[in-house]
Amino acid sequence: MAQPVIHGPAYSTYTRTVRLALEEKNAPYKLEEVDILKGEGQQPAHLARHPFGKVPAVTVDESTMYEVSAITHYIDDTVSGPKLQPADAKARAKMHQMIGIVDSYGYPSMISVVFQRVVNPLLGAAVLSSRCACRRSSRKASCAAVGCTLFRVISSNSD
Ligand SMILES: N[C@@H](CCC(=O)N[C@@H](CS)C(=O)NCC(=O)O)C(=O)O
Repeated sequence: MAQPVIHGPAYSTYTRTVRLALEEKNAPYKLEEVDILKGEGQQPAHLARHPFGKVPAVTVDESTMYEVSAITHYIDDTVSGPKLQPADAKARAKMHQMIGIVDSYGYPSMISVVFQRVVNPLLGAAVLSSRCACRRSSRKASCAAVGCTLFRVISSNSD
């Protein structure tokens, strides 16, 4: 695989997921900042890479990819180094389940709290505490589900 270019901000959790996959493989990459807090995700240059204006997008082997799960699977399939996914089918299903929980329920329910409690105060923007009350049950269920699965994985791997 040619050296990938990650288009996204260093502070993004999803950008970090791609970086972690490449770091685990000890593979070099370039990070090209796209600052979503400055609206750069919605600029034509980035929309050409990612039609939904999210980060990250990755340019590799003359094509551009988006959606972190697709990108990290591609990295695991094409870059030598330690395998990032379990070989066992049931463990693999659990891995996909956890990715799905974070993507569908965890991140969407937590990001509003991160913005109200962390990002907006840093930017000097208004803090709307009412937004923190939204999706509380989804946040709790996501933490419980991921925590419970992780606990089982760690317990079954320890002696
Ligand atoms: N499903 C996407 C989610 C990516 C995502 O939500 N990224 C956030 C940053 S961590 C983003 O781009 N937020 C900007 C926005 O929603 O406008 C993926 O897996 O790549």
